[in-house]
Amino acid sequence: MAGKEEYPLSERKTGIHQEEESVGLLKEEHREHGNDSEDDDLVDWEIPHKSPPRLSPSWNWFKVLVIAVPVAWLIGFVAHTFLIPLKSEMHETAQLRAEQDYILDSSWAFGAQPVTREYYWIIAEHQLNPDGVYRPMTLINATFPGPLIECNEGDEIVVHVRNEATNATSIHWHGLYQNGTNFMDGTVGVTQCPIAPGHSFTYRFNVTGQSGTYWYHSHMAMQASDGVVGPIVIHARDGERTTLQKVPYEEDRVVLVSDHYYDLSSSLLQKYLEPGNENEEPVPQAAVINGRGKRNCSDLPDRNCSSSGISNALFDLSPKHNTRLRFINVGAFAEFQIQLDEHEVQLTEVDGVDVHPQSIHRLNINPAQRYSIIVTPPTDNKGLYWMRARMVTHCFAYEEPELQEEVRAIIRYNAQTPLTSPPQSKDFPETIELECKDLNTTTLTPVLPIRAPSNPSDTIYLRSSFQTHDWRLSRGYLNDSSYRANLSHPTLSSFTSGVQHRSKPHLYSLSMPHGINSYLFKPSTSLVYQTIGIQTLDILLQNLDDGNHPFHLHGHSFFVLAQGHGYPPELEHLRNSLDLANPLRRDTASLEAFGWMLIRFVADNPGVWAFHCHVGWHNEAGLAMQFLERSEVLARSAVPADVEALCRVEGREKGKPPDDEVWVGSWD
Ligand SMILES: [Cu+2]
Repeated sequence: MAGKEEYPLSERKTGIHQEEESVGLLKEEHREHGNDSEDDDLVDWEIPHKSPPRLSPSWNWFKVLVIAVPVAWLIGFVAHTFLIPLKSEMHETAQLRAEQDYILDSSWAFGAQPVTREYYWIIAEHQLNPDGVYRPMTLINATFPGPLIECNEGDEIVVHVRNEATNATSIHWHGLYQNGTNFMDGTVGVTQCPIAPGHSFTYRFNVTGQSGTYWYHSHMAMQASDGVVGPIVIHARDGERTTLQKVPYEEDRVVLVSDHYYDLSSSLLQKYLEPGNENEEPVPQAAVINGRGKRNCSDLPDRNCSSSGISNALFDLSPKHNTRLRFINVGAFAEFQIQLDEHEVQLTEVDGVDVHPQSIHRLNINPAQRYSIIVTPPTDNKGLYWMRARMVTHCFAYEEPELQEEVRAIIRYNAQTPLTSPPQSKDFPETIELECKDLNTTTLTPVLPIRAPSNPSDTIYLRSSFQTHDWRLSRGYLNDSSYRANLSHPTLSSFTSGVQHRSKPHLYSLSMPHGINSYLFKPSTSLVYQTIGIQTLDILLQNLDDGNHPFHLHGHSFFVLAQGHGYPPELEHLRNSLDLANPLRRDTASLEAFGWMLIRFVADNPGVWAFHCHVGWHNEAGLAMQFLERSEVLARSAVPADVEALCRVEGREKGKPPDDEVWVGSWD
């Protein structure tokens, strides 16, 4: 942001990245605390040793007891203290996350000294039936959705990822600035190579200069849609509940909403990218709230479905106090319209930015966006209410016979109320949303005001479209570029290593003030806009197709200056009409069908940052580009050895989307 301090990359702590602690670490832990060694101990102690002939049998038993009892107690103690927590974090059988896991700690120490928060994640495949229907999923520690990362601004986050899945993976920390740690952004093809199956990688970064609601997800092909998603909450150091949030609340919870497909994303992606398929995105069969939904199995005779133990998400809210609900759309495609029946709620946060409260009935949320609302218990409290999350089906490409467009959760104000009969609450009379576009944010103003800088150094005009070219392949384009991730040579390390090797085109590109770098990157598949020094950039996006595109810029929060339908006004005229005093800042904003949007950001964060549509299908079809920012700082830095090492591991491309070449020569 404008006020953000520069973090010179050349001075960052590279030592910690060389600890190389990731590979094999978990295996060691298992060996140390695992069942094998425990069993060995038991065997050693329980096999009766040869009886010394001088002792009577009863003395012998007494001796065994004297030794065995304390030893058994010791083993029990060790197992209870170390083994059981380890096992409960790493379930072998997949399960749904317990509802209380997404309730934020009521005794949280907001002012605590910065700490390191360390997590051990195993990514593996499982069968699970979140709404009744069994499907193959890729999960973190066998639980859906992923664990909550809750921290204070200033903390260090360390996540040891061990990939035990069939496909390669990577984790992106959506909305986090990663100032000085661009190589921890987790974006395959941009900042790292994927983590190959059977391998590990440790993400390590500081959370500075931001607070609020964020999330993480796999950034390898469409893997996020198979279950690799979870929430991040960063607490502000000062005044989170007094200054930043203007409506008081006592309780604080996370609510993930997501479209839900019954088939693996890899097979859906293959079909989506096939010749002749004109951007017909796969339509989800259902939706889930915090990983939960409820299908009637008799409606789905062709699916392996069991409703045993399946229920809607349940939110036990305080009947006395306000509750903050932090909504995150972690889905691949669908926009949601969310409501709590008969409740008027206050909207108070947009993508990590606290805003002055605004009353709403229904909340529209596009993929990757976050909104907090404050819920006040109704005065004439009925006890039970529906929370409804409807997918805006208007934007779906075809009729999906198995589709259930609405998922519900239960709001309960008295935990003693039995759930024997469903809530009787009423829907709002207003008509439901028919268009896919962002909630009107023009009246939302950030609590911490920042004036958008005037006079941008450049305006990047981007036409977003879907075009069909050779072999009837329909792909997403920004101008004439359709992005293809290079999983073996990510942009970041190819730039820094080129400069280190004094490659002429690399050095030459450092003399450009700003612009598309076509010396080093082929714009047809890798549109890279490069800057030197701190620049203010405008992006004027125009949508030439009928789809809605929630565009996300990594490593930044941008100013949403203007948006509309049809053609944008003439630029000079548009510029003169802007209100720069305190526009909304966010990291994901939607470009509506046949509409336009003007965003502005300060390119002050050294690194390579993806800018892409967060509809997973569109991103994989090529609707993405990159910003190579502060190239003079990057030129003096190197990518840590453990990040580089990922690019030498066999199997790193497993699970990548199909290359266009597979269809060359195909007439079907
Ligand atoms: Cu899109």
